[in-house]
Amino acid sequence: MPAIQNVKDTAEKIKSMEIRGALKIAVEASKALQSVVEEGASYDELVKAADVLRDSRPTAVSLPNAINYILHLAEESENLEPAVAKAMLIADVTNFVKELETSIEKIAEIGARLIEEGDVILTHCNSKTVTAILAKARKDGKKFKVYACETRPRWQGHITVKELKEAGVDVTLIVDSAAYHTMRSKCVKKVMVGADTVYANGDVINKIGTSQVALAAKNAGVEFIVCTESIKFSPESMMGAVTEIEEREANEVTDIPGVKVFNPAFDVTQKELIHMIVTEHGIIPPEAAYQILKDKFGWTLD
Ligand code: RUB
Repeated sequence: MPAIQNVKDTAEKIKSMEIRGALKIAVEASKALQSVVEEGASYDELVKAADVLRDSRPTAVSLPNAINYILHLAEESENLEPAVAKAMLIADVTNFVKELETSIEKIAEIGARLIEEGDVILTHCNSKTVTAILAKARKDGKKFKVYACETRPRWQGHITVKELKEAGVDVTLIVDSAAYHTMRSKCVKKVMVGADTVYANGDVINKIGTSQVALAAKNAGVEFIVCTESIKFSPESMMGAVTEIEEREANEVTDIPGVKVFNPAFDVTQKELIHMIVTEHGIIPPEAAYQILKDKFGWTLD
């Protein structure tokens, strides 16, 4: 298949959520651009391919971060002899994709140390980062219980319960509105969720309902932990940019004809509700998000 067709297919799959979850979106978009590079495309053709992918899902900052990084690599190699530039770019992009994919293993290693024997954990939506942490803790021999919110309207919680069951984790599905009651009646100790975007000030965007779970956790005295790769930290947020919250079709919520529906896909959880963020670079307080952007990516406000 020609690489540009592969790019269009990938953008379509991201839009329709066949490819979903912030990390997966970044990995698959990067792989699609890798195929464009491998085909020997010019810089301008690569930019055009990047534009096809860019708007496929507005809220996950991992997508523009990955695209911009690959374009930056391409710019750096532009003045080299074409064959050398191509070989260098292929190697750099391959390496980048590998780094993205291995960041989740590093987080799993770090995050699993937080899980204690007998723990009771609640999660919302389906985060590959969170399920990797829980699967690793189970593999390390720890016994604990997980409650997973079903996550209306797209039921990503069903994916979570399947993945955790396969990993041998004791997991129970709950309806979203049972989150607070479950925290109190089942002695939940920790909430663990993923992220789509982390702002420089430490606020976190994740699946709709996450902020309600965080508010409930604060009231119930439960630790609220965000688990996320640094590719999801938003450099634009340092300059005050606000991420667009994706609104999806009414038919995801109801098929009653003529009913007005508001269907936002994500929400913002304020840093005051977050105890820590587990990243591949270690565990940080939300206030240190700016430091990650500065130290790891070199983005500063000066
Ligand atoms: C998925 C979602 C996930 C984050 C983190 O939303 O909000 O919690 O993307 O996932 P959707 P991961 O199903 O709409 O993509 O840790 O896998 O990147």
